[in-house]
Amino acid sequence: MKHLKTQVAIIGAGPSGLLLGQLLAKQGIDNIILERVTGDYVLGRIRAGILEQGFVDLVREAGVAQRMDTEGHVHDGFEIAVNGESTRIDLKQLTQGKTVVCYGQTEITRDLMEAREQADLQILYETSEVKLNEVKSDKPFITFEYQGETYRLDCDYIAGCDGFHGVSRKTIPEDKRTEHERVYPFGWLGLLSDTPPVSDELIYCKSERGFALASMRSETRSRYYLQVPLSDSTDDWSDDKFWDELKKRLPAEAAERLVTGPSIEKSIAPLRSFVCEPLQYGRLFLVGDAGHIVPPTGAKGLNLAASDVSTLYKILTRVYRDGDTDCIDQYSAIALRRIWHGERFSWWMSNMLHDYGSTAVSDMEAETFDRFMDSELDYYLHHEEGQKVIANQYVGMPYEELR
Ligand code: FAS
Ligand code: PHB
Repeated sequence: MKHLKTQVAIIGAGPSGLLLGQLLAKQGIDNIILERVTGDYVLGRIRAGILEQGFVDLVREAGVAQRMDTEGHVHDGFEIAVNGESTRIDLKQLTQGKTVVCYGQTEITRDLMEAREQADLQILYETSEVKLNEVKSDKPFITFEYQGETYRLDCDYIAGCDGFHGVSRKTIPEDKRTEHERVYPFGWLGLLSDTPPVSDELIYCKSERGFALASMRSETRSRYYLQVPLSDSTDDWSDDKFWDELKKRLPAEAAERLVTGPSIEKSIAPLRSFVCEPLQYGRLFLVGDAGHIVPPTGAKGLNLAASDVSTLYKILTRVYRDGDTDCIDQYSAIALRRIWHGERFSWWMSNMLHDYGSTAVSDMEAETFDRFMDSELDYYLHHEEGQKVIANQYVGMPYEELR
């Protein structure tokens, strides 16, 4: 068995693990990242596109913001279209100046990977059999397989940044964790194309035929989504079928402007609301999707991962810089307060914008539920106080400081 030692062991090289590793390294806190797949595989996942200001500030603090600041686009607002009638949510005006940045998760991940490599910081790709040991002790360690050898990694703390299907959350005994879950009766079919976006800002569409979202990655690369039944697969959706359906769900003037082209990526993501409580167990901390999942309707997934990273980064900096270990117990409560705000907003936006068809929702028929949601959306879109609620949640609730 080969032995390694570090201060903070990070499991997962998604945005959570990479951003945390970069921030800790800037404070001189030694860390090693273990990743199950290759770097190219991680980069091949097409996911989020909207960054809250808190995330942007964190990437700048990590010293990895150069490309984001030049290629990312500041968005002052977005549209919500209901059966073709558009309402613009003026983020900047409604939140006294706050905005979001449109810059793909893939690009952020690429920037963080390159920064880690340039700093010669350790990241082991294609590890397997990762097992967390003695996380309740003050000397936890991880065992894993790498390049045909068995390793033991001794550390002070473990950051479980290994996503929803990772090993970290399951390390917390079932009787010590509570899992809250809502699985939605539909999925999102996403398509990426090298075509100019249909609009300068995002358009969230509610239509009789179901939800659609027009987003982007640059002036020449678009990202679109359609609500589809969970029984669908990408084989059911040719590019032509996708474009035809998107046109039927977009507002008419946007549909006329739509430039179609070959898909460079197509995938279906299930929608789920999920929270694990607590987010820490001994010296193990769950970060990002390892601890929580939101339907992407509120653009919160990646942004909640960032606020977890921010809180854990502040705690570990205090531990190693000031020798203050009392603050460790604050992580879960602080992270969960902001997570639940993101969960509620994402659940609420999903309920208002999707068509539940014949799927009964809680104790009422879907049609009745849809009518309630239509009325709720109508009120929020056509009253400034309602638009302010949407705007303040969309730009993101403030990050909470440690006590
Ligand atoms: P990630 O899942 O990104 O990364 C976890 C990493 O851990 C992975 O690289 C994985 O390979 C690795 N890992 C897992 N098990 C391991 C093990 N045992 N050992 C070592 N490594 C292990 N959010 C939005 O805001 N907008 C969106 O539109 C959006 N779309 C999404 C679409 C899909 C299909 C998915 C799954 C998520 C989407 N999200 C979206 C949410 C997404 O962006 C996440 O919030 C974000 O990836 C969270 O980052 P991480 O916490 O790093 O988790
Ligand atoms: C995206 O661009 O992928 C995106 C943007 C906003 C969302 C979801 C996805 O709410």
